[in-house]
Formats: sequence, C-alpha cells, structure tokens
Amino acid sequence: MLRFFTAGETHGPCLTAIVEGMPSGVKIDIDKINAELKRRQAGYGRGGRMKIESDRAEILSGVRGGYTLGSPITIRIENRDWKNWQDIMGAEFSNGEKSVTCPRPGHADLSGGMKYNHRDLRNVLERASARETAARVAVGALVRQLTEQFGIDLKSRVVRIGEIEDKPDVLDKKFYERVYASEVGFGDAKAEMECKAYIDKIKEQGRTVGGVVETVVTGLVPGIGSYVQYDRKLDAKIAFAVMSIQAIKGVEFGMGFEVGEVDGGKVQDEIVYNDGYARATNNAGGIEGGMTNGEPVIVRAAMKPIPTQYSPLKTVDITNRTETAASVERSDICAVPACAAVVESAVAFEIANAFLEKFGGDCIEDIKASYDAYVTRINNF
Ligand code: EPS
Repeated sequence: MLRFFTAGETHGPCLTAIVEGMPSGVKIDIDKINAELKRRQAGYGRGGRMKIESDRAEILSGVRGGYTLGSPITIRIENRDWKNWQDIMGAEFSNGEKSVTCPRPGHADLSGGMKYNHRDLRNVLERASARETAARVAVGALVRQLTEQFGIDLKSRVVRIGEIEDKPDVLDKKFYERVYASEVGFGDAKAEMECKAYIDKIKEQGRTVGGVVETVVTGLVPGIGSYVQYDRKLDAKIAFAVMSIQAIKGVEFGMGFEVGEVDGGKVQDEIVYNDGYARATNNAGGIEGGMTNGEPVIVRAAMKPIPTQYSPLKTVDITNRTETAASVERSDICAVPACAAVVESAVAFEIANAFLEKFGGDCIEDIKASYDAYVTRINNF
C-alpha cells in the first residue's frame, strides 16, 4: 500500500512529502518530477508568488543511484519566498507582523481560527494555502514512474474557465500538444484568446475565476479496484483524493451528472468483442463496479474561484466583531491550468496505489511477474 504525508507552511522554509510503500527497483528520473512542478506553476492569471518560486524537488531518502530502495522517500521543495518571511514565520522567533484578522469568505480562515484557537488567522492560511499542492504534484510525479512502466499514461486538459469552454472534436496527441503549450490549457487557439481576454476582464473587476479540468488515464487493464468492499472502489478513492484538493467542489466520471438526465440505453456502454472485450462507448469513464473496465478512466473536477478577491467581499473583523472588508492576500486570479496538473497527480497516486493493491510486491520484478500472469489469464477469459 502506498501512503504519503505532506508538511509545510506556504511561507515556511520548505514543503516536505514522505511517500511510503514504493517498491524497490523503480527507476526515478527527477527531471520528470521537476517538469510536473513547472507545469503546476504555469498558466495565465497566476499571481506574484509564481514569479518568486521556481519549484524543484530534492530527494532526501529512499532513492539510491536513480532507483528506489523500498524505504520511505522524502521529497523537499524549497520555498524561495522564505527569505522574505524568516522574521514572521520562524519556528523559534516571530515578530507577529502581517497578522490576519479579517477572514476571507470561502477560505479556511474563520473556521480554522475557531477550531485551533488562532487569533492570528495567518496560522490557518499558511497551511490551508494551495501552495501545499506542489508537494502533492511531486508525489504524483514520483509514483507514476512505477505505473508508466506498465504503459499507464495520464493526460489532462482544461475544459472550461468561467464562461469560456474548450470543445475538442478528438483528444489525440496533437490536441494534447496544443493543450500543454497553451497558457489556459485549451486545445483551440480561438477559445484560448477569448479566455485570456475573459481572465483580464475578471482581473479588472477585482474578482477571481474557477473552472473545470479533466484527466484521462489510458493503458489500464480491467480489474484494478474492487466491487467487494466500499473502501476498495477505485472511483471512490479517486473522488476522495480529488475532492481533497484545495478549491475543488465537485468530481465526476465519464458522462458524470448527465447520467441522471437520459434513459439507461444512452448511459450503459455496450460490450463488444474485437480481439478482446471492449465497450462501444465510454460513458462510464472507464470504471464499473469500482473497477477499471479496460477503457480510459475519465475524471473531471470543478474548481471554485480562489477566495481572495482584490475587490474584497464583506466579512467580520475577529478583533472587534464589526463588519469590514475581507483581507487581501497575494493570490491568483485564475489557477485552473495549474489545477489540471494537481488533479492529474492526485489521480496518478490513486491509480498507482490501486495498481499495487492488485499486483503488489516488494520489488519491481515481483510486480512484473504478477502483472504478466494476470494479463495472460484475462486474455484467455
Ligand atoms: C500558491 C502559493 C500561494 C498563493 C496561492 C497558490 O502563495 P502566496 O500566498 O505567497 O501568494 O499564490 O494560494 C492561494 C491563493 C490560496 O488561497 O490557497 C501556489 O504555490 O500554488
């Protein structure tokens, strides 16, 4: 079983992740982790922080000479902004400056302050910040280096940002090349231009904007996950992981919420046989009964607009309980393209974990033997 924890405040010295359960003998390319971190930092509408940071992963344990040892893997990402916050965020000394007492609607500020009894809401937002997703992206980029050896690939795109939608005809290699080169994560150049103008307009209004992102996983054999117990269902695990990402408000698979709008003949995917079992359509989004069915897994997530509004909303100052304007923390206008990289990483982790649950072993050789035996058996089914 794979597990991970993250630690770190957004203006602390660094973010740290510890990943437990990676088998031994997996070749790790740190450049692949750094490429995903870079992707998470990009996108039209990001705030000032991304100009300061240039996120890079450092592996402190569990990997030797480019191969996993089977022991816990520690990843560290330095916060370059720390040098500007040492006197405020130090573990041994804080001058108490930049305190926050006007909680932002939509952020963890107020409930977090009440729960942990913090009168300075900075103590909440420092950890609640989406900066933490850098650590999760590093974890996803690490563990998918195991599943990619079995032909499992993940790709993501932005479906919509606010009012602007990207409507591709086909999700082929060329389309994703355009998506990965696009500042808004769209494949269509005209929609991208419209979207950038739209984000500019939102910025002028002092507002932020959310959107919808989609991750597609290919190369999965049928039978990953299980129907026998609620907490072994792959879609449930993916939904949990994706919902746990800051600002995510909804998760759907395949046809998603539309399944409630049409009859069953238009929802269920007919089974066909061409040199192997397949589905004529993929409305299920690759998962039936909590298990992969061999079709691509399609996950979409809705991200709400980031809480900090440059034209602030109403709130209450916790020092005197009077109505006032919410505090303005440096923030992003739109972080939807970055969110696509984060969702992809969360999905990558759950896929790797479920893969190991099915083919688990302590070293890569045992996993390969188990995988090959299973593929041979189901090919004769
Ligand atoms: C983020 C870093 C943060 C924010 C943003 C995401 O850095 P800072 O607070 O120093 O500007 O830019 O987080 C939020 C807006 C939030 O509300 O969580 C990052 O690294 O992605």
